[in-house]
Amino acid sequence: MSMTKKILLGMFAGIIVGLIFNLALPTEWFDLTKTYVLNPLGTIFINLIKLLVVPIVLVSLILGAAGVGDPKKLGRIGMKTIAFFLITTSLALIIALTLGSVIRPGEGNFNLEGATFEKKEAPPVVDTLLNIIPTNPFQAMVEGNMLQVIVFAVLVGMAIARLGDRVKQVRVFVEQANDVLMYLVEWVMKFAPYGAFALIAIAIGGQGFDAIAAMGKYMFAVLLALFVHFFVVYGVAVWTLGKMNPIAFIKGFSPAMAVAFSTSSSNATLPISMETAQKNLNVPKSISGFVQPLGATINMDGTAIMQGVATMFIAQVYGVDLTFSDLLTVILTATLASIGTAGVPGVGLIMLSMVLTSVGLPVEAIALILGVDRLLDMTRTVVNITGDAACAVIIAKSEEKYEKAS
Ligand code: DAS
Repeated sequence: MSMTKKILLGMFAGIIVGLIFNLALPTEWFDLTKTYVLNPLGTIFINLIKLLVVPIVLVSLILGAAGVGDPKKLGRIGMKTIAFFLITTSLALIIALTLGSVIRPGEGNFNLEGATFEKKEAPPVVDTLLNIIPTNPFQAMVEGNMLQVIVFAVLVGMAIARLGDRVKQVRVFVEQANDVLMYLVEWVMKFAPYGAFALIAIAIGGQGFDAIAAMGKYMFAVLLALFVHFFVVYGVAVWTLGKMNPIAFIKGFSPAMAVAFSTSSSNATLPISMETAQKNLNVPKSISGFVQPLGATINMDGTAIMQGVATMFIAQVYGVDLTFSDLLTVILTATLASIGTAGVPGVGLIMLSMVLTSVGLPVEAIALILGVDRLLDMTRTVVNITGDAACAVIIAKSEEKYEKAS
């Protein structure tokens, strides 16, 4: 049985067990099972993959930058990558705002008394962009500051490319380190079906179905926007620009999608996203190692979609008519907000408070969507990492003509 099938089996078992706990068993039983079985399984799995994130990003980006070699080519790939990210995130927001204003999920009676949401500031974008140059690369790795790790790795990779045979041993060491890390990813993946089972059972078992009923229209609007963006925007982009059959793309990338759905974390899924793109989608290491870590940090189309629909939903609940310029502000702040934060569970809500503030909407209204956010987080994280993989496939295709020419 393929790894994808094993993970999907684990997820399915998790859904069944979660539903049984939620609908048929006393809460105490769920709490006990969650404490002694599900949390340990889920935590072991998430920690095992998080363990590999920083070393894999560092090593693969050093190889990526060294493999790309000349700064001109690196600049070309970088510009194409950023352009793809900005265009797809803007499209995601346009889809979300359009569906939010057509479906109008915020119309109906929502009781807001006692609604509180502790506002956590997402780092201002300017500060984030200013401090992406690390003062201490080891501190950046310890803190998991992915943008700083990326910058350091690209600089080291470029130096290796420029120094050529003078640092041959260094390059061989980094290549062998990458092989060791990729082996560890495959080893951790053996644990994925059990980790997926536990994480899904926790998410479903702990989900209040009354919250889902009250927020049905909101969830439908978010899921529909995610679905449209996933199949239409990425499907057309991979097909026309990446010259790859969209179904083959989805099937090939499905192991990473399953892990993203289970963990709700782009960062934690990154080692598997990269291994899956390199092995199943034939994306060269040099491009996968550059595009996907960058994307996991600054490209979150799924999150942008949630923020677009949530902003429309909250405006409707409060009877606020957003003007066209308000909508442009939402597109700008949601796009910029996603640059500053890495892909970890729930980061979308932290950034949402920034977007709401930008158009004068009350942040405490986020309490309304909190109850169903975990299920939506799982789905939008899949869209987040799939956008990065689509970009890697398209960049790889666009670079082929330069490979042939050289
Ligand atoms: N869970 C985040 C991620 O890892 C997305 C979000 O919170 O919106 O991409």
